[in-house]
Amino acid sequence: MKLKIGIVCYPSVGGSGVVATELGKLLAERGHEIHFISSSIPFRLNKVYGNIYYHEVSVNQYSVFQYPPYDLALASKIAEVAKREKLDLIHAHYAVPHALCAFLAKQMVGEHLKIVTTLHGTDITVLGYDPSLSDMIKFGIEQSDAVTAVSNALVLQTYELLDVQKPIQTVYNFVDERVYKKGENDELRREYGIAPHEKVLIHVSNFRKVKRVPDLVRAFSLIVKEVPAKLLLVGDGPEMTVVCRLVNELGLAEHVRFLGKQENLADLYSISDVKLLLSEKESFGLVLLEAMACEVPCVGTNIGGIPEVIEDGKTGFLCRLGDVEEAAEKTLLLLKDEKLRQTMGKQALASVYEKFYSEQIVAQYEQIYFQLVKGE
Ligand code: U5P
Repeated sequence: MKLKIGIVCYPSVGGSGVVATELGKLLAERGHEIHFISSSIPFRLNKVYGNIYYHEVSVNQYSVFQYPPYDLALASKIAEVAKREKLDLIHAHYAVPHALCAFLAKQMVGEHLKIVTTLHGTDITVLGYDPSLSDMIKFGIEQSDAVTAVSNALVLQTYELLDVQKPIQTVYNFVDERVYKKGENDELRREYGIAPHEKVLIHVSNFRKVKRVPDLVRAFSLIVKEVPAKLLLVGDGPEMTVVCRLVNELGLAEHVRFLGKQENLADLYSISDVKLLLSEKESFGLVLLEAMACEVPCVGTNIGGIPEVIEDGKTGFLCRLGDVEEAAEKTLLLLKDEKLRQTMGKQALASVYEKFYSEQIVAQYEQIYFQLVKGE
């Protein structure tokens, strides 16, 4: 059975937009018709597909509105596209506002339009604590026909925080293994001024406070005392100024490369030895999986969904939040023992195929869709 699926997501850099876009592409490869409904074209939608359509939501600026009504424009666009294209279902990524907009559209279109909502994290971990929004998030979840979350940790947190009755199924994130795979790129190492004997650490994020990049820089300052190494900082965001200042204060400028926002991350993971993610909040940590697919073992904090992605002692190491010494120690174990590092890298790759294999994850979503549409 081929379905007509509307995908509603944030198009910008960030795990949820990336996963929603990759999911749309893989569903299209399986023959489904995909309609992205979003404020701008999803940034990973970088190729033309015959069965992928994009519908832009634009908000008109009327002087009567103090705030442009994006949510209403989105709901109205979902309803318009669902009616015209005869969509079977809407897959909303994020409960707020996307699931709520889909719910409103369903009221306009009719019961046959099913809603699948995927919780990615911040809608629960940030907005769920806001009493003025929590009842509405709960409503969005309960009005969806099926709900998934990207880790068991997020499922538990949602139950605890919002007291929802709806069953929530864990469907892990995935990467396209055809894109995220190890390659050789000695030239890139040279271009970044990395000497052959130096090790490479990498961090990729949106440089928000929750990512705790200063902890990572402090851990790195302990690491370079023992092993010659360079740190690649990829991405950009509000904490960048603080991070740059700290790098200079600690006398690390020579050892750190600020690469800004990048697109071809597989090339960067391929020249890296260890990936670091020391966040205080993380419902999954897609960047870990990307690195693992490129055979890079990860060191991450023991919080949120990270322990479901990194198997401690097998595909990488876990450390306590804020414990800079422990993060440095665990990283040094990998940097000082090339055999261990390579074994863990191979185990990380194996785990991508065992636990997070894209074919399997897409099939899991497909099964959820089929159940809803057949259950009509
Ligand atoms: N990302 C980029 N380029 C950057 C920074 C981040 O493509 O410069 C992507 C990561 O590769 C990942 C997502 O897919 O944004 C962030 O996911 P998460 O770690 O926030 O879940």
